[in-house]
Amino acid sequence: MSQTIAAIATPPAPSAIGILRLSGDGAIEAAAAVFRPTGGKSLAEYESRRLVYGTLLGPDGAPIDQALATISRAPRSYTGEDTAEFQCHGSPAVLQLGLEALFAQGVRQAGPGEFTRRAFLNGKLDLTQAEAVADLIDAETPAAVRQAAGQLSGALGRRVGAIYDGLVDLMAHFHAVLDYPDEDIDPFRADTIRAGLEEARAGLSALLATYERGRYIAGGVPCVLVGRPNAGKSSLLNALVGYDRAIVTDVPGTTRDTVEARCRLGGVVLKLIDTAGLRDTEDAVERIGVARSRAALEEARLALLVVDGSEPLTAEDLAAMDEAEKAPRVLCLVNKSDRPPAADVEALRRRFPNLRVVSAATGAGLEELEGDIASLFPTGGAEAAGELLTNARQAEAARRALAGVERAGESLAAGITPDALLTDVEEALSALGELTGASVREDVTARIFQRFCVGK
Ligand SMILES: Nc1nc2c(ncn2[C@@H]2O[C@H](COP(=O)(O)OP(=O)(O)OP(=O)(O)O)[C@@H](O)[C@H]2O)c(=O)[nH]1
Ligand SMILES: [Mg+2]
Repeated sequence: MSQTIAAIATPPAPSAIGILRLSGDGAIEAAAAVFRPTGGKSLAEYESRRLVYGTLLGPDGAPIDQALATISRAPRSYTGEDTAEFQCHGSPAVLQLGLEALFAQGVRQAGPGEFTRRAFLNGKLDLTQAEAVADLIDAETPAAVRQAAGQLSGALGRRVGAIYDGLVDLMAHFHAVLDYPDEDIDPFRADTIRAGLEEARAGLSALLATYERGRYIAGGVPCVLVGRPNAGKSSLLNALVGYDRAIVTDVPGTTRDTVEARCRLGGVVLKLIDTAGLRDTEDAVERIGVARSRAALEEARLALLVVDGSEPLTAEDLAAMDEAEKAPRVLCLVNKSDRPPAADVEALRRRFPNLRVVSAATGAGLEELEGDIASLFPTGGAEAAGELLTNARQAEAARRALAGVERAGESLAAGITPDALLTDVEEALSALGELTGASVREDVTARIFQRFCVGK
């Protein structure tokens, strides 16, 4: 028995169409109670996935909309349960009344992600696919869409599944040898196991190597603007996002708190963080700001080092350079190119070869930044979209799996008996099982009987 849940699936704003959806054992019955098809018969009598035109009724039974309804019977639905969906006119009031009418039928409000959670629990999606649903909804770039769509179609799950299956084969063989010594089974061979472990190790290393790219494709690039006060960091942030997000003045020390904004550049989303100009200061507020700037740098994947090109370099510029270099990548922007140059650009270029001369005031040089970002954070690559690790949960599980496989390989090389390896391989399997949401024990047992016919 599953409780029937309902939710408004579209944003709470007037729009052309608004969607109400339901899932659970009583979904079709509840939907039929609040909808009168123009054809006369009950919605519950219609076949699955048929679009039915009719009148949606409010909590008091009065018509509230002319709408389209569709039902999908279990198990052929998104959640794997009986489901129903109404396409109404997109008035938040209509949708709210429709929802209340459903509540009057004993349906309850769905929690966040509950439809997808049910889909996962009913085996419609693995965990990576469930995560892809959220990633797809949040996708802001074509590359993010391609990655999420590929993952939703199961690409990452299949890639992990192939490694998992290889290890399960090894395990099944171990178990068969250990648990059923009397059966006529090939004794394990160390070189077969070594090869199996090596294959898994290589597969997991390659998978982990995708994380760097997968992460910025799906989640964007944390990017900090660093530089001495008045270099033009806030002006550049505003120029990049296209509106006056941060306060700009000619007073050094204008920005104190960190200011965040997003912009799309070179095929990725830059999560820009404007910071207080780095300098030693007596001002208590500004000091906190400088500390926050340093903290932001630790999280950053890219530092945009901003230098005022219209003035000679100062000690504060040099200090900012050292700070910027703490980020994994640095792009130096020599700002204020609309003014007569005074900074030693050639000296700068020796330290930051991929330097760009720009002007936040005129926009000069900013278009070229697009290409710089694209080459620092390429979105294409050898891996097919959808096969990359994109979040910390996945990467952590993959790292644990790799560690288990590596330990097993070391034990084997050290001549430890095969059953001692089992624990390590099992740990790798359970980590991979967590990644995709599969269960380990059942799979292992199933394989033993399926492949070795031991139990007959
Ligand atoms: N001519 C010219 N002036 C600029 C340019 N960019 C910024 N400025 C000016 O430089 C001054 C400082 O700019 P901000 O953007 O506030 O500098 P900041 O680096 O954020 O400074 P703090 O917040 O104090 O660390 C302002 O007067 C801006 O108008 C530019 O490209 N050309
Ligand atoms: Mg500023």
